[in-house]
Amino acid sequence: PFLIKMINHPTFLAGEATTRLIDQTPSLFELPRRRDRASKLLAFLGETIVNGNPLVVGRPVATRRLPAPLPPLKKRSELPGGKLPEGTKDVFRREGAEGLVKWVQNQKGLLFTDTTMRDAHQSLLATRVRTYDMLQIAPAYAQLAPQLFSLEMWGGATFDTSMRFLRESPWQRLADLREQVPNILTQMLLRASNAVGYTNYPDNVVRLFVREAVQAGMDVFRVFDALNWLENMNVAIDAVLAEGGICEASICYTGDLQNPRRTKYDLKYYVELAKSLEKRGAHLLAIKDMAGLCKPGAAVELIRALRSEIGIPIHFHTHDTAGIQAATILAAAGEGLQIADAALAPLSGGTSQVNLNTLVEALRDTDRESSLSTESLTQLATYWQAAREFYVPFESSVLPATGDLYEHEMPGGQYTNLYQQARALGLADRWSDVCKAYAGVNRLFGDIVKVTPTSKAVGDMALFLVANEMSAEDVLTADKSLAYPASVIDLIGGRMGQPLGGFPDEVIKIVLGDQQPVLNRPGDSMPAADVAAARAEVAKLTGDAESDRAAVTHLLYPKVFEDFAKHRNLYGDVAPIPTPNFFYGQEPGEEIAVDIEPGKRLIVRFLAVGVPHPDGTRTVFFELNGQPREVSVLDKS
Ligand code: 3PY
Ligand code: ZN
Repeated sequence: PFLIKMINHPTFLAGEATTRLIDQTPSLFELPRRRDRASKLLAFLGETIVNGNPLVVGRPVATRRLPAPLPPLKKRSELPGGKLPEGTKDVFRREGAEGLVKWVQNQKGLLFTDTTMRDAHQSLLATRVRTYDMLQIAPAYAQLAPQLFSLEMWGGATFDTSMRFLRESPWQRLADLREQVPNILTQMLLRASNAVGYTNYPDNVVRLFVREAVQAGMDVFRVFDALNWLENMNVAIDAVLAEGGICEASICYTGDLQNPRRTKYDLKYYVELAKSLEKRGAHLLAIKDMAGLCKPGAAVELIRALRSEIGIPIHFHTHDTAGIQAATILAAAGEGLQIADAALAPLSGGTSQVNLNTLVEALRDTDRESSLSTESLTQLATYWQAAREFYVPFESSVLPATGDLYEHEMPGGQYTNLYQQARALGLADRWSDVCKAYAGVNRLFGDIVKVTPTSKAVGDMALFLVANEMSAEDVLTADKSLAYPASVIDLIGGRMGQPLGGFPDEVIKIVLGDQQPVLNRPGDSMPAADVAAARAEVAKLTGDAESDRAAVTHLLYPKVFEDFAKHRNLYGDVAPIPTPNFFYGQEPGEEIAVDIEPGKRLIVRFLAVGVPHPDGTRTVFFELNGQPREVSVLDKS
């Protein structure tokens, strides 16, 4: 095995192998101690069969085991010209970002981004949808829905969640989807200086992350700052432009343009922000209505003003928490909006995006008619309806919004999440108090933009208040020694940036005590991260060659990455395991196929579990490609 590993090593293949390769690559020698991939796979399945996957233990059980039905597709050779239909990625490849922008400007119909693989499951299924279920349907998107503007399938909470819970690599997800859908633009959500995390990172980490993302196949970067603080967006915007990505800079929508009693965020505020982003070089402007607050009339005002004041196309994002956001999208379409976000029917509605299937029908036979096909979208929806059944353990309670949505302004992605947190604290029945506290905290903090990570701080504070039987106003007269949540100290301490008008002085004094807030851009005073050290560190953790990709992942999420690497070392790549088996193992006699790499398929049949041995282990009996195999698993029950 050493020799095989040696001759497959990239340095050896590059013809540069010397004894230095052996000296510098200790992992070559680790092989005899490390299990081969098939053994790791069996170890994972055995562990799951005996002890269950901790991810689903104690949660409602998904009973679906049958694969979700896939639409019939043509072989490449049967497609006209032997090629996939042309999509936006082809336009981008051929004409660059500027050419793509012109192309968008020339479309008569409303274009759509499908958010099913990112925001929709982030909002409805706790971000738990696995790469496996995305890859099954990906080729169908390439053939059936090439008219989509983009596929939002990365960023936001998917980056850490994929490693933390699903034990799979976000980078592999991006690369694999890119390969399966070569004709449609990929899109991600980038939290500017917070990257894909919850706090500001050093500038060199943000730059390195963007470079790696472009190289792994990301096209459109939706860049937003959680306080709409332009100064904090520049590093990310410049990095996207420098690396050749498509820069979609965002303004986050909050408040209510039509409400004469809410004047802090008015039309002029949004138009000025948009103009600055255009000037900075953004290719597209996103209106990010993360809480679904933008009413139809407000959208008309906003899109009309922006269309006359800026030249770049506008992409509208909203959440259907209120149940009326289709009306807003249609009103915006009437004002010349170019692109809207929507999700396939089975993952739409509620805190997710508006229903793509029916929006397309609503526009049928109008001058903004989309070129997406009804029948194709139905086929994609049929798949997702079945695929959602795998994720029963992560279905959140249905929480219909009432009129107080416009009072608390909670983002769609946070709504169900905060409810779960409240429930875990025994505060489920106090949900309406939590919502009121959330609104009170917002007022206390000076009426700020609330979206990851500032929304998390406001939510943490709301739970803190309800748990302590306090109102937001009580904070102003509270005991100075109260230990506020770390996220609140971060926010009020300026480490997430500055809101319009700053935080109120009395709140700064109470929350920070003697500490001084950071008032300038946090990135200005953060030392650059030591990337070389991170590269060496991760190579040690993983036994793989040094890479910037692993290094930046570790710099963003050290603990998450370390746990993920440990899991990998023990069990290998678990992403290719079908979802029911990943969550629940196998049933006796069940046979599954696992493609551990292109062309390398393992057939695993689970036979039985033996009785416990005196040391508490059990033997799990399998057949691997027809040959008997056993693994020993400690029974933790
Ligand atoms: C995220 O940052 O993950 C969001 O979806 C914000 O809306
Ligand atoms: Zn969103």
